[in-house]
Amino acid sequence: MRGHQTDKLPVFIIHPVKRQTASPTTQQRARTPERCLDEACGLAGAIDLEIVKAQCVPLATVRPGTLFGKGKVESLVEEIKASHAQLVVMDCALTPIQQRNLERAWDVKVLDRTALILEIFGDRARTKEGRLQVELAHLDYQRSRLVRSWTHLERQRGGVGFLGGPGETQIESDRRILLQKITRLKRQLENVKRTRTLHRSARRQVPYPVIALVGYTNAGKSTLFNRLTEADVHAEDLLFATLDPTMRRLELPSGAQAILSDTVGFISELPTELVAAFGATLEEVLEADVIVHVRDIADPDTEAQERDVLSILDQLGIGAGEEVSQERHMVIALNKADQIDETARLRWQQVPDCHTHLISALTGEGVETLLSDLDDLVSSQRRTVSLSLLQGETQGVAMAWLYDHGQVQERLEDEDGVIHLRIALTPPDIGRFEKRFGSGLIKPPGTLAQTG
Ligand SMILES: Nc1nc2c(ncn2[C@@H]2O[C@H](COP(=O)(O)OP(=O)(O)O)[C@@H](O)[C@H]2O)c(=O)[nH]1
Ligand SMILES: [Mg+2]
Repeated sequence: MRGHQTDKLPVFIIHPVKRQTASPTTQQRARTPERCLDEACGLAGAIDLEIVKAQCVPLATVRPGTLFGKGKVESLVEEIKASHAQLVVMDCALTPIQQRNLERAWDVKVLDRTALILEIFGDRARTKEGRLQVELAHLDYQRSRLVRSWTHLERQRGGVGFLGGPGETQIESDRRILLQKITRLKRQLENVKRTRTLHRSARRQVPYPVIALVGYTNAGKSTLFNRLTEADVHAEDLLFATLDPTMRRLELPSGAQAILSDTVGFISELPTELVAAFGATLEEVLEADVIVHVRDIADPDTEAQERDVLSILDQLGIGAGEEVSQERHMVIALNKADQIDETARLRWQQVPDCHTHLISALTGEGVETLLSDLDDLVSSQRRTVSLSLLQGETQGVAMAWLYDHGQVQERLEDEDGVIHLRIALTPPDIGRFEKRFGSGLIKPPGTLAQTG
């Protein structure tokens, strides 16, 4: 749940660093512990958590009970207390037993990586399908943990039958209830999916083009989002106040209006059981007119990340080869240009595509060029909208203006002299029209109002 800025929960993030066990045959990605920690911080920042401390902690051998050894657990108590954190995020997988023991030892709530990601997805999923998808992933997570503690108990008891009592029955019935819930959810999900296309068109509530930022966690999406929208004086508009905080109005240089949408980042080594739920958080991307792929080119892993992003977009059906009803554009923002050296800069600048921009969301370099590219892409496409013009002195002028600038598809005049139009206009013209004749006139295309 999104609280007030001041309500942020203080969190302590720990990335346990295991000793390298990589075999030479497996081509593992060289991700340094610091990068992993950065990513975990990026994830925590995606929901209302205030990071009070974040550190890598060496992990010599994994203890089944507490993950870390006794000494480490104890020395961390002091650090956690001093930081006033109310939550510890362990950037790894924890067994239920480890989680419970650490919570006891540290006297704070402990989440593991999967649970943190589930929190974020739950926070971001907007549609019914998205929420069901995330709930399903959550139940699956719970179930796997129940099963694990069950086998653990079984092993502990060494197969002695007479101890079989409330413990086992409880777990058995918990399991059954979970399974029932999962089956029910899956059925609901199927139903929702069947009517998905319907929902999607109904979601086009706003007559503006949508620009979605995608990319890995920490690529700089939110920084770019803020930079692009910070100067916007319309941010408090009623229409946008009702939208999600991850969507904001963006006024482009030509005067065209667009909606900029920030998304949950791609996550490296996303637990496989969360892939479907992740897709659910990307729904707005399916609706986007322009997708801006934000890449962190200062990350040594940037190429592999790019491949991941493109392949997931493909799986979502918004890859390059997809047939889409409306033309969709892909713009690439090569971010963190301030962090690369001259040689790398020269190399990146040779990318021939005119929709690829070397930028720094932090310093603002290249952002203007990016904006005008977005402007061109968005402005060249006419959008069908509907509007009604009341009888009065401006009606004639407005009509003349509209016939001049747009393509009228349908016209209807009711007995009160109100003229209802369905018309295709470019976004800059929508902006101009609203400035001149009043805002709130332009509506999403629907059936033309029949007054009675
Ligand atoms: N040096 C540099 N750092 C950046 C730039 N853009 C973002 N960052 C930093 O990268 C980190 C992640 O940025 P954020 O916008 O939260 O990434 P997101 O996870 O994609 O939303 C933050 O510490 C930003 O300050 C940039 O252009 N240059
Ligand atoms: Mg972000």
